[in-house]
Amino acid sequence: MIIDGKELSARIKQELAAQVVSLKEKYGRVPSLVVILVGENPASQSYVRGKIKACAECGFDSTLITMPESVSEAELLAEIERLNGDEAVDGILVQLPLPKHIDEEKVIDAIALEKDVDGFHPLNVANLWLGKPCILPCTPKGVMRMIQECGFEVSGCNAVVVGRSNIVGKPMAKLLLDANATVTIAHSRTKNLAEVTSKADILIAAVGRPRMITAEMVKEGAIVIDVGVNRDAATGKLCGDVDFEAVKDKAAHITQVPGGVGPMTITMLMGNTIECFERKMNK
Ligand code: L34
Repeated sequence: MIIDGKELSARIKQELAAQVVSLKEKYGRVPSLVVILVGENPASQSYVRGKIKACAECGFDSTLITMPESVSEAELLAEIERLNGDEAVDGILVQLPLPKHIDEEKVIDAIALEKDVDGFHPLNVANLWLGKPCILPCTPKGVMRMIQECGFEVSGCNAVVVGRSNIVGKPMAKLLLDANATVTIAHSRTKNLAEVTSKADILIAAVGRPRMITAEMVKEGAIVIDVGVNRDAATGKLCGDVDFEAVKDKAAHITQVPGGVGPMTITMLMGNTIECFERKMNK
């Protein structure tokens, strides 16, 4: 069975849009998100367009700030500082990756904790690992929502996350742990990767290598979630980390790329923006 990220996203966005209507009645304005895009990476442009479009669908105010590839780190930091102080702005997102001459860590650290809709700020990350209230990173949050949709008992099951990035792999493992899964984080140095992955009741692929998860690596009846967003070298088309055609008959539930985790990432961002807005209004 395919877990349709687009359809699920549409459903959640409808709920969020309804919520925004009542927020507007209660507080007199709607949530507002600012997205900063540096440079002209076509993939980033496409994802950012998706985010701005989702804001419109949910009834948010949104602003897209584009900056040239050549923008200095100081100029970007100054803009973030300005937005941190702007009362009308509830969420700030700087689309990654950034050009090499800009220190991503510095930029992430500069965004005010209360406006960190990505959940990337070090204090957000600390709160996540301490089990304290925090903004959850969008992609892992979206994946958990997709797993919920399967009606599968996560507690006690074996979950394997392939990939250990700060943005996906590590927080993904923490959310699965919080759901009482037995979690393994596998990565490029893992020995006998296929042996590890084939024990997974839930398998999360977040490596960034086209079709590296093959049918032999998957347990019969597993839930397989593909976080990969790669360009196929031959066709230029978007493809995931999972060999979908081969794995789909073995998995009980599986996601596709496109139409899987990507749209859910955007939808969770909308939810996070509402969270930041409400926290601010209730302060
Ligand atoms: N700051 N940078 C920041 N926050 C994020 O949450 C992201 N991420 C990742 C890259 N950089 C970021 C995203 O937005 C990945 N990502 C993302 C978002 C949306 C989609 C893919 C990746 C998406 O909508 N994918 C569509 C296809 C879009 C297309 O055709 O280009 C899909 O159906 O998978």
